[in-house]
Amino acid sequence: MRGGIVENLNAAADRLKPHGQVIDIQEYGSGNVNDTFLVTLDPEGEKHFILQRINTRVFCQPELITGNMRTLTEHVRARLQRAPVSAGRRWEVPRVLLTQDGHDHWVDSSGSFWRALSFVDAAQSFDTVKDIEHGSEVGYALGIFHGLISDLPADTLADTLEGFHITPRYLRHYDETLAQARLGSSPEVNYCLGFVSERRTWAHVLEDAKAQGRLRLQPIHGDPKVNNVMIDTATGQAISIVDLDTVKPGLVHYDIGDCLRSCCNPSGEETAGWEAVRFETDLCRAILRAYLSLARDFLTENDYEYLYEAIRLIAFELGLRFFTDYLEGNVYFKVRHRKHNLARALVQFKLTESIESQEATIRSIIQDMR
Ligand code: GN1
Ligand code: MG
Repeated sequence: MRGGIVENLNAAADRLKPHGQVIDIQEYGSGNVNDTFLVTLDPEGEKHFILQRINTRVFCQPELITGNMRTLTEHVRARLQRAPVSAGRRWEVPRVLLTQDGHDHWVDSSGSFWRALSFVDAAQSFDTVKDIEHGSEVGYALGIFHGLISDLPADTLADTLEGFHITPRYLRHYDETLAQARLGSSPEVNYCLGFVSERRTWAHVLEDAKAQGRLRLQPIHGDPKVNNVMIDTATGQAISIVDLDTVKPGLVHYDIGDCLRSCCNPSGEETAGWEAVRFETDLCRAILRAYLSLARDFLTENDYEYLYEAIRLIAFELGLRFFTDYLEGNVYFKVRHRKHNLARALVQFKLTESIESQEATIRSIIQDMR
């Protein structure tokens, strides 16, 4: 564990613990932005909770995140009381825990912003999809999540991260960064430069559709990648989507695209073997079938029109974000080495290429489900 924050970490755990004594704190998960810890308590009630230090360079107004989470949790709790999720399925939403004096976060002496969440017990998540059944469960999970918030007005949620998933803005930032960057030439960098340049005009596709009124803002998760879907260890069913930091108004397409770019890449987004990355259409079919079995009720005809573009765009966009961060000197995503973000960009661009080469198949999968 990184030494610098250990002291504040213990203080934060103590401040935000719901009860009992803290007996262990471990780094948890593989988040690229915030620092996440699993805290074990001397059990009187719940045995664990999640403690997070929010990256305030990314989330400039972190108190808005906890606000959105509380709005979402209250809405979902009321919905579940009226009608439980289908067929007796367990469904959980992580709760924001309050300090003893009723605050939903704590700021330490160095200005770090800490908050605590309830832990989804007896469940696990995976960095890649194991098989078709697992993929279907992820699809169901996103369908359940979108269904539960489909009647939550988008304007009840704050914009916690301005510009998130607005591809043209990432492109602008890329151009500014490129103008400043001192580029060493390498085949990988040249591949990325060419890759972005060939897709510039198309990158506006979803934002144009939004501006034309063809797609509408709704509450979204923002980051429904495979390892944010919790799978019940006993039943294998999806029972929760965690990591609600990016819940805010957006297009459901961002979520669908993000879920599929994450799930249909069996090599995973951290692979070093980027040349072998492929988009698996069998997984895509299973995930969309499960998702649409629930989402059919709230998607419009126009929504279907843009599904293929969303799948292609969000993979491209994440590649662009990683590549820009590499050029900028790794200021946004956490990295383990200097070229980490370049390696991640290559994975997403290769995935985008694989999506493009299977356009007809993916479009026909979508068409068959309408
Ligand atoms: C970041 O921090 P984490 O791992 O939950 C990023 C997502 C990316 C994801 C790629 C706020 O999520 O947009 O899709 O990395 N979150 C933010 O793994 O930028
Ligand atoms: Mg996230």
